[in-house]
Amino acid sequence: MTETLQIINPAGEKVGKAPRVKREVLLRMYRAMASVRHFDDRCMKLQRTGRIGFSIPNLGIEAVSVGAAATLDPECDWIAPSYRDFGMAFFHGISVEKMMDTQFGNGEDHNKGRQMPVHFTFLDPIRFLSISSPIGTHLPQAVGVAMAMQRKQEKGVCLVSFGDGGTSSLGFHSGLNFAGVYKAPVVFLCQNNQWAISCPLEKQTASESIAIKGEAYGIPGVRVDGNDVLAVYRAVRDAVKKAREGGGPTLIEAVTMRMGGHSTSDDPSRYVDQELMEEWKLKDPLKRFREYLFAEGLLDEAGVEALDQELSEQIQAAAKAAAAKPRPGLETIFSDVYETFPAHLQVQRDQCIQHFAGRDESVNEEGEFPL
Ligand SMILES: Cc1ncc(C[n+]2csc(CCOP(=O)(O)OP(=O)(O)O)c2C)c(N)n1
Ligand SMILES: [Mg+2]
Repeated sequence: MTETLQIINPAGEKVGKAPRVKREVLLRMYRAMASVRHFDDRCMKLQRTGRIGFSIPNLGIEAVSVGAAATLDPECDWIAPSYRDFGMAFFHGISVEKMMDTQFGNGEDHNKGRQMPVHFTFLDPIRFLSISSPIGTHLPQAVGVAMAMQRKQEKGVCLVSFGDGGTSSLGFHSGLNFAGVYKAPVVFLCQNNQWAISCPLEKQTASESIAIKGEAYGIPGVRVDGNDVLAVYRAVRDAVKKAREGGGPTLIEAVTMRMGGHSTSDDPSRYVDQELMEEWKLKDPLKRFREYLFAEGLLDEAGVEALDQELSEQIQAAAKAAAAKPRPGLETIFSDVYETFPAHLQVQRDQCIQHFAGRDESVNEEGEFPL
């Protein structure tokens, strides 16, 4: 069985060689992980009270997203995230306010309400490929991004993150195959959270690990403890360095556990063993990193409490503000497709806005989306 890299054990003790990371970056990583925890919790409540239509729990996988994203250079790198990667955005400075706008799909949402909640995309301060709902389709896209950078002789790397279920997709095969052949500067990060909705890992694959699948494509496979943010950081950092230097791709399997449902539409109590969940609660990634930072003298209880209070208030305020913002304008149905807007669509757009403005519907009549 492939070895599993671990640096901080579940008790928060250092058991491996820690990567050299500046104090401020470690604290930024902790803040991003704590932001995910609070944001996730708020989104579940917003969905349960009917304020937003949908969310995807990130509980338990905070270390994978943040540890991986922290290795990238916003100046030149790309991220092709999974829908369970709030942490990648938060680490790179996307505000909870911006992310809340996406959850609500309001007029200030970067996606203009065109994507489902959770399916964020941003270009600044780091480039995020828009999240694809169809499983596995973003792997070849990410390889394409990486190959384009390679051809232009840019030094960027693309990090692509996907689930254990994603490894059964055609995109996994074509993505890894192309990347292996062309030595594309891409890092494949599999969040092995043991479930693909209600399909357990043992029904997903008969391979001894996901990391070993890289061998078939001539790509080295690495396995890390996905609840150990420093282990993830170290493995991804090494893979990014190698890709940047022309050494080709790496497949990293981060072993973790989905601690919530698949989405807000799922009821995991119907198929997940509760005893197993209790065991995994003891491996919590946030608590583990906190204990490590305490031991290193970089954080204390008071600091944690103050941060929790700050994030909780900030995220509640962001939700309130996002709910109060106007919805995307009706004209956004027609925008952003053509560089030169065709005359026939101009007519249709004007008629559409006029039509809804003249109807007695419970919408703001200033060209808002009539839902
Ligand atoms: C091609 C395709 N088939 C099925 C689905 C329905 N679906 C959405 S999420 C999901 C499970 C994916 O599991 P995994 O890749 O392990 O990611 P996780 O949700 O565990 O993070 C499935 C089957 C889909 N979105 N796309
Ligand atoms: Mg999964």
